[in-house]
Amino acid sequence: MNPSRRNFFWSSLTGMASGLGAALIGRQAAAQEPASAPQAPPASSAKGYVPVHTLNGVTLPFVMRDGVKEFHLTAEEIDHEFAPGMTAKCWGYNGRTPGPTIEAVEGDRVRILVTNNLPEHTTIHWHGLLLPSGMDGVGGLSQPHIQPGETFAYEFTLQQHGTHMYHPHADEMVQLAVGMMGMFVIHPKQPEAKPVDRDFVFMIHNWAVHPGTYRPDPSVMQDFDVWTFNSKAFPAIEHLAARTGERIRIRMGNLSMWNHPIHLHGHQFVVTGGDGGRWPEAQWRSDTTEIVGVGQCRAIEFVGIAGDWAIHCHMSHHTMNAMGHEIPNTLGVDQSAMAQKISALLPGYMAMGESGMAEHQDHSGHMPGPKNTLPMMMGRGPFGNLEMGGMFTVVKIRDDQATGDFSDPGWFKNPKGTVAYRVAGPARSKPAVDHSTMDHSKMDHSTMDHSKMDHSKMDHSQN
Ligand SMILES: [Cu+2]
Repeated sequence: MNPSRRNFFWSSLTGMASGLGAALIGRQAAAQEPASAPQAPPASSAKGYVPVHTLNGVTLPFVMRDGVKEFHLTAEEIDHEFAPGMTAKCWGYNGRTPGPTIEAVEGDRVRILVTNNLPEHTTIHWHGLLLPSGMDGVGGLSQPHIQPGETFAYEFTLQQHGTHMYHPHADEMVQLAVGMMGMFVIHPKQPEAKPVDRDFVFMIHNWAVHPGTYRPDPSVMQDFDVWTFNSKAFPAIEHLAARTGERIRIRMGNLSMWNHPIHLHGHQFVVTGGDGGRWPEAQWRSDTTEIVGVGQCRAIEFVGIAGDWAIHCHMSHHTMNAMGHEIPNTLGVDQSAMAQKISALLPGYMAMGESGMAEHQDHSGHMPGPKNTLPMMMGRGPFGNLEMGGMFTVVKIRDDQATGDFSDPGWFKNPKGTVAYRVAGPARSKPAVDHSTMDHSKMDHSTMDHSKMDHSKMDHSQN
């Protein structure tokens, strides 16, 4: 079978998972990440700003040379892990995608050295920045391309503040599709009148890494397989930890092929800016979902309320991992007769999707899917499966989170009487196999004798 997303018969064939699926919980996955240790703040020419914290990422260090902040980016191929169980050959900067966040201050003069270790030429465009035309990084228009093995210098003075990006402007369709991008945050020279206590930043992206493959496919326009915040898919996306009452800013940049409505639970935020800097306060507007358009940056700010609050793209397919499209709709379809026939040919076959797709997460742990492919739904919370993937993570706000501490505080301890509860309905009958307490990671189905499966509960009458 051609393992493409379109014809992969994901929902109703047995293949579901990479084997890591349901056993993974968000916290563990996050803990496996190299610690995003608090970055040493740049030696700032401004006082009183909080350095940004890049989700699952780092800030690019610099050296001062003759009063110029000198940064160095190396474009190269890397092995990137989207979440445990899935890696791909991507292109990025300094060993990662997205590249390190460049952080500086309005008025700084910066020199950015770019070394090209890719197999083809590249450039870097400084997206949204005001600079001399010849520093704008459009290959063939503003400069000669940077050939493999060459190092170029970009040098300009930062005349603005805001949330910006950098990316190639050479073979752009390919180089963006394989992960070449980064954020460029410029703090205002004067301290902000309404300062923030925490400043998060991440990039929004989509990837066509078809099930069973190891390289993003640049030819895909809409039907992507992996949806990421800072090149990580849930549950590997770092949680956003903060303290109750803190003013929190989240900066987002989008170089994907879709506009993404990013929704935050439990708060009303204000949209305070983007590439155009921090807008005057009269232009701020309240919302709970903000579309971050392709090529746009958006910054939202809010005062933290204690709890575990989801933040995610609201396109529901963008909070899934690999899944099939253009497949028959199984909702409401009694598949028992067909399942019986297929079981004869394919021992262990399970029909799924009649009453919904939530069961996929439970089965993903023990039903082998294509290699190097994340289950469609992943992640467990304190109350069960989250049935999410892709562009989803959790803002964790706690009364006792220390200032500047970005470590995961664990799940929220809800005050007594503040959790939704059952008032009516039959006691849930336990399924014959209680998957909720099974440790799927320890199961080895390859040696199971499926002939011993209990067929007595199956309806053979239609055979
Ligand atoms: Cu989206």
